[in-house]
Amino acid sequence: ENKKQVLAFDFGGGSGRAILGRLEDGKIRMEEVHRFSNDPVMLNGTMYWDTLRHLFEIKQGIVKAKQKGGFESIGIDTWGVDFGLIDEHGDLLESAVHYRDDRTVGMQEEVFKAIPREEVYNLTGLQFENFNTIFQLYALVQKRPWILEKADKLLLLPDLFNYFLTGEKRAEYTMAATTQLLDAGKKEWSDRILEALRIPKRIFPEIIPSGTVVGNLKPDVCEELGVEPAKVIAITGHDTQSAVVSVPTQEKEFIFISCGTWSLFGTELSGPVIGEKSMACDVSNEGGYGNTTTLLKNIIGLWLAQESRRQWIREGREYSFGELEEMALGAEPFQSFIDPDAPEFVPAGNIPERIREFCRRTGQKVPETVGEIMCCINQSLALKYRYALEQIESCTGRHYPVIHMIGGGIQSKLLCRMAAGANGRKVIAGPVEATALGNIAVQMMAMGEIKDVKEARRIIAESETTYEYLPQDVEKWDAAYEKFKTYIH
Ligand code: LRH
Repeated sequence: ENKKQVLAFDFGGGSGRAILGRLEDGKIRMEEVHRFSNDPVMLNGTMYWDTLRHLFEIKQGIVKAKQKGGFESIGIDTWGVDFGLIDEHGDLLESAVHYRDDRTVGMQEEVFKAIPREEVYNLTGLQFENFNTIFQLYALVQKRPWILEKADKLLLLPDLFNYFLTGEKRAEYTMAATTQLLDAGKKEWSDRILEALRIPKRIFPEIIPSGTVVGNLKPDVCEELGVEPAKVIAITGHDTQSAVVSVPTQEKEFIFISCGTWSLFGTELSGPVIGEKSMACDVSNEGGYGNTTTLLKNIIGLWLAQESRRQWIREGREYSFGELEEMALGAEPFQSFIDPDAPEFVPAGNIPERIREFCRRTGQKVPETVGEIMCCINQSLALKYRYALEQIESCTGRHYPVIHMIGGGIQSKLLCRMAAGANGRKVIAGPVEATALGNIAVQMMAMGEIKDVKEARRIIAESETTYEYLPQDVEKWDAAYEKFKTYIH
């Protein structure tokens, strides 16, 4: 029997995948058909993404998916904030710049000279991060204005790929919501911010809700790849929001940590909570599927482990993530702590050395071995989760007894166990493939095969195994938390 299949592309900071999904016996079945590494490229001092390579890999995925039974629709998600610029002829002006590029250093201060910080927060409800699109664009206004003059449209990455495939230029809502240029209440581009920063309004496409069909694969793409004109659906293009769709719960109020390169700690609400408290906590009101708001904190996440691993490879020592976890287990816990979100940890480079420097500066025991560094990273992340939990609970006035951990990062049992201990809450871990499942589910909702998010979450809960971690060593974690808090800036 020929089951209906959908094709999900999930781009992450380190790699991307193409996954076929179908409904079978009330469960979502997935098959990975293509995987590729995603590597930043330095050129003349700028850190770029390889945008044309991304399109090449999408085409590879399409061809392989065709060989595995074909598909009715395509949905693409990526990390937030990054974009490509298209000129009036429809051509890409340059490869997308990586959000870790240093063009945004100092840009927050520059922006706040043109429009007060409080006003930006009150309009957008977003956590301030150097890499937000607002600061990337203001760097262009100040340093490379001619490129904005040449630009006809700005397309966030999933929208850019949708455009490459269909020729249609749209702005899907969840990605638009990561820019810090969106009026969170009106769900429209903020004229006030664009005018204050002299960013041309004409480059912003019409905003469409997640789950909108953007168009069909263009004839030239179909011909090149030998495929039928499948539908391209603007799913929840922001990976975090695709992941939120797949939290395996029927509860209305739940808390989750989406664990990948970043850790996104949050909860789903029916609308934004923007006020003094949320601004003091610097929490994001991010747009989610179906007009929901996810109130969340961006935490640096497993980037610290990924980038440390790359440093050790540069030094000639290659360890798998499994080996790194083993070594962390061998180290004495609760010895040294960092604030994982200290600004020096964001750029690529020698993370282990920066961690040692942080500990030296704060008068702590300096982690020397690989295991000590890994232990420090994991316990500091787990404690930063607790810090975020307290902030979110104070903003919503609710208590969440269970934490859902989802995404690739939960393959680290150590992190899940530490998260349960540090928070003193039960952790339910799963699904690992949260983002791909959410991407697939949103396509199926758009095609009418799944009724709504509630049904999607029930199906996903039935499709996937989850694991429970109960809090242990709670007194030790409580003591560690008191110490940890003194290192947060
Ligand atoms: C996670 C994520 C996060 C931030 C960051 C740039 O992958 O999308 O929500 O926006 O990437």
